[in-house]
Amino acid sequence: MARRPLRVAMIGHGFMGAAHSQAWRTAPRFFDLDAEPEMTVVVGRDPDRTEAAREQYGWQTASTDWRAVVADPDIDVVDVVSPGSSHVEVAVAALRAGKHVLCEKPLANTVAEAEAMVAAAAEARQHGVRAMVGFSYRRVPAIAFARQLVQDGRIGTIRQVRALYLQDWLTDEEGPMTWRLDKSLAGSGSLGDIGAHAIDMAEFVTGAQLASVSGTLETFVHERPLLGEGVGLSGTASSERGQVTVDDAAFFLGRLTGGAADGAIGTFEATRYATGRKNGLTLEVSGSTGAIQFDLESMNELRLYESSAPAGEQGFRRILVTEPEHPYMAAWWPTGHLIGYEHTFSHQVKDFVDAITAGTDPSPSFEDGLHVQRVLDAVERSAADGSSWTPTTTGSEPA
Ligand code: SOE
Repeated sequence: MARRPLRVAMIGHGFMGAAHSQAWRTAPRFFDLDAEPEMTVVVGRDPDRTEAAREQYGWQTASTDWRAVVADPDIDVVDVVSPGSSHVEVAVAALRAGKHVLCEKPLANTVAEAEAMVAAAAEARQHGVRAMVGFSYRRVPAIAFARQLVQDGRIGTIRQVRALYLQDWLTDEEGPMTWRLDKSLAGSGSLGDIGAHAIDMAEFVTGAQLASVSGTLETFVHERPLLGEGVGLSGTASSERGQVTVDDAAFFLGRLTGGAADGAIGTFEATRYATGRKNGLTLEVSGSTGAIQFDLESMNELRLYESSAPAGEQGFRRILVTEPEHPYMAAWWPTGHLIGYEHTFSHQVKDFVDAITAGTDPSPSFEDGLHVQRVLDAVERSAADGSSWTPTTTGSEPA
């Protein structure tokens, strides 16, 4: 039976545009969806670059007029993959036009913007319009499986959580400015770009929420060459220089409430200066009867420690999360044949389309995105007052 079309407009076409395009193309081929996504139009600012993206990523048409696209009655879904400074305007307009919206993380650049998006999503929900924020790592099978293990009580009461997102693409001090280093476009630096992932992943796996934080933000390199040719993370440097207006690294402690981690303490780090770590999103959850360990750079594996093992046989057990029983994996390859970063975006499209066709609210919702935005804001407020630092000497000690 012919499935009803879902005509998709993607706003933006950088790194996330490439990942989302792959997902819109691939998800309907590997998952039995009740609607057929159609890659109708890709939108960008520059006509030549947008046309090149259309051709490369397989969109039917290209446009530089996002307002006209969002208002087009023939569009059903708007996928926002442009920088954070554009999220609120585009998503609110799309929701008011009755379009289902998938918006990249973090939801917005400020709490106020995120609140406006939540209000628009709540209004649109009354008319069956759905909204989801793109925390794609929830859809790594090993992470979805880790959540199941925690919910099944396999590691007991959670006392501590460690969520680190370690990258090193800014280690070169002469690396060029990109939009991710401009507060007016990105909202924040490592904190919002990758710290948001660490926050959402820790809360998703434990079922708890961060209630209070104490943090520090650091900018190690304050000016960089402006971007010359090329875009995104791989741009080349020009001779002019610009100011870095965001954090290079974020460190914070958090108190968790609710779920199996009620009362637990979390340690969080998000940095682009962890030399040698390319995309090192790691999570370790320590419970009263066990623990789990995950590393995105080995994303098909989960390590489980269970105190119930005989005394001489205890240790972290490596689970290869590629069995058909594991989340999402039945759609792909036989056991042991690994999947990659891009598959999480196909899982995201599957869950988003399933929610649309079932008439249910997708997760994570814009409300979930607003909560993460509030955590990011709390870390920035905590860092701003500097009270988390205590000198190790009082100045009266003998030399
Ligand atoms: C850059 O830090 C980045 O592309 C993030 O923006 C993405 O959200 C993350 O998945 C990979 O790294």
